[in-house]
Amino acid sequence: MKEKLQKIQEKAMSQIRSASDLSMLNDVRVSVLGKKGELTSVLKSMKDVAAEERPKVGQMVNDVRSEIERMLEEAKEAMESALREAKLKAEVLDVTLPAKKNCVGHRHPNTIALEEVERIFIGMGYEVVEGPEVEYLDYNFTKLNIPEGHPARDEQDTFFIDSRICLRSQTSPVQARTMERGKLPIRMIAPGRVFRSDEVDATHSPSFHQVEGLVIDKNITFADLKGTLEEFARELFGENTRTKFRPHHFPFTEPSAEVDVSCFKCGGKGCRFCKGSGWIEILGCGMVHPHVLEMCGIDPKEYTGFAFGMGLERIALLKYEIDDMRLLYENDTRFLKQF
Ligand code: 2NM
Repeated sequence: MKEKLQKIQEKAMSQIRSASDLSMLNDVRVSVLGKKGELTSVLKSMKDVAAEERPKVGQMVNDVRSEIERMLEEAKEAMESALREAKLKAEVLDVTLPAKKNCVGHRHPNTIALEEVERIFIGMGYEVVEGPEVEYLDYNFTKLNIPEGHPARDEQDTFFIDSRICLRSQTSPVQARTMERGKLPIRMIAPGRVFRSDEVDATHSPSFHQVEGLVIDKNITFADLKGTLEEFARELFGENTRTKFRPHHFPFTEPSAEVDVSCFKCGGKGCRFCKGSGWIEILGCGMVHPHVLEMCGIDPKEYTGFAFGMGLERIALLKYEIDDMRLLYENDTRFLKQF
């Protein structure tokens, strides 16, 4: 009997030693101490032991039982503590590490430039008006004095949707729509995206932004146009900025002009920035062609007006001294966060 008990104990010990996880330990407990366990069956066979031997054998069984229980408990604790250690190691958190920097958003240079232009014209009493980016050829061309067959329809490399509709190549259709509404006088700017089938380079993109302006009232003259744009240039580029109006041609205005501002880098002496000329071209303008007024339902004998247009990206590139328009479209945060 004693031998049998010793064998059970030894076998249990070796099983406990080789157990590699808690469930294997539990299997050992069940196979030895469980209802059908080896030790339990020894206890059940006590009735075959001689009466005078029973206390002694009983004591032996109990000793083996408590020894095995002690070893199981010991092994279990060792395993649990190893598990705890491993978990702590895996979840280690270095609270002395520097925190991740919060990335703060920035307004895009285009947006900053647009808000600046809007601020200036709103200050002069202008309204900001928006319109569709997909336009009827009628508004994009015809009502702006660019009839079918006019070279400007092809010159501008328009994206056509079908024979009646295109992606607007300028924001002037918004001005045409505003004139047609018939509420006079008009003082408005129309900012927005325009489309031209251009190759991408440092100064061109198939999609860019324009701000166009329009004033219609009785007795509006070229002097009003000059005064307005001179004031605009001074507000945008500094109070010492001078302007130069060069004769030009646009189908929708007559007379027309292009406007240069004195270089705000060198003050007009000539530098790398203005390519030595002292002047920088910023916009086109003119007196709204009587034919345009007529086609938009305004009587040119009663009303006159001026209009102007500028490329927003061009203003942003100049103002923030950016040398490549593509930087404005890549949205590289290393670039954007400088503004
Ligand atoms: C420019 C230059 C000159 C212009 C004309 C009109 C309208 F609709 F009133 F006829 N809107 N914008 C205009 C005039 C635009 O951009 C360089």
